[in-house]
Amino acid sequence: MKTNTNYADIPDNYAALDSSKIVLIPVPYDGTSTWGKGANKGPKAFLEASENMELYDIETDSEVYKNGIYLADAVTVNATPEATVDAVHQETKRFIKKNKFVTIFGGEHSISIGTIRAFNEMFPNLTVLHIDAHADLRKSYEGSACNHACAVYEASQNTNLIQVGIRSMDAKEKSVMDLDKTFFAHEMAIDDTWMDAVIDQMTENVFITFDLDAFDPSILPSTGTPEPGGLFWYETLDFLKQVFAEKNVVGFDIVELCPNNVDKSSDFLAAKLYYKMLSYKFMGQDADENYENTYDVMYKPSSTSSKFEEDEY
Ligand SMILES: [Mn+2]
Repeated sequence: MKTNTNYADIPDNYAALDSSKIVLIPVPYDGTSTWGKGANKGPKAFLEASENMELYDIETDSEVYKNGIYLADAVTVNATPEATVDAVHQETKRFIKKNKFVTIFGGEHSISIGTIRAFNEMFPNLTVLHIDAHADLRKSYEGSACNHACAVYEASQNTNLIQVGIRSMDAKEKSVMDLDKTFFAHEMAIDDTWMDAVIDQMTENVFITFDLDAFDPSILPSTGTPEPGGLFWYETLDFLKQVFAEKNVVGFDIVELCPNNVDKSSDFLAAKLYYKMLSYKFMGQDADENYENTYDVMYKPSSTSSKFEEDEY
């Protein structure tokens, strides 16, 4: 895929690595999807839609691209699921160490095993906010622990995992799931206090992994495993805006765009969601201000599997 042009066709002076606060890593990977194929085409469709998007955000009265957005080379390692996860992990970590706000666009959800692992190694006491229709808590699936159905199993063991929008899972996943930190779609539909309840469960450092199938298929049909009863646009933005305002969001990934030739609105929704999340992150900050991504140079992650300590927040 082409990654030699700038993100959203922004001018060169806002797209160079050195001066950019934001890095975007595309991961066109679809090695383990089991139903609708084509998430490997997600980043290209997302980037094309981004080129046709207005870069002024009305709500935040900002042009977040002026903080600089560097479009990294795509991660294309796909020999095995494990090799892909490893490559994503290394590449994500490399840019975190450059003090960038690192964002990743997939690809199917197994790539998030690598992104979460990188952020968890760089930021203490990490909350992983998992927005998805599916629980993705299987320890392994079809012979691999790096399958999309296992996307947040590792995070469930060594981060403060919070799951939002869930409406599809296997009964066996109940043994791994923390019900206090799980927000099911059927409950969210009838209880408008869920946003505050989710934020109450968070530590200060938050990484967001956003599976686009969390959205209702009526507004985002182009995804591999659509499920009825999902999130709508403005409630999602309202929630994300609060999370960015109240917590230190250290990075995010967006996965599972599965484009087709008929429906372009999903591609555009994904483009707009990405840009909105950046707009919320840098809202109220001067584009000329220095940026510190707050990663802890001295931080040494524990080698034990459960480094997250409940009483630290
Ligand atoms: Mn999903």
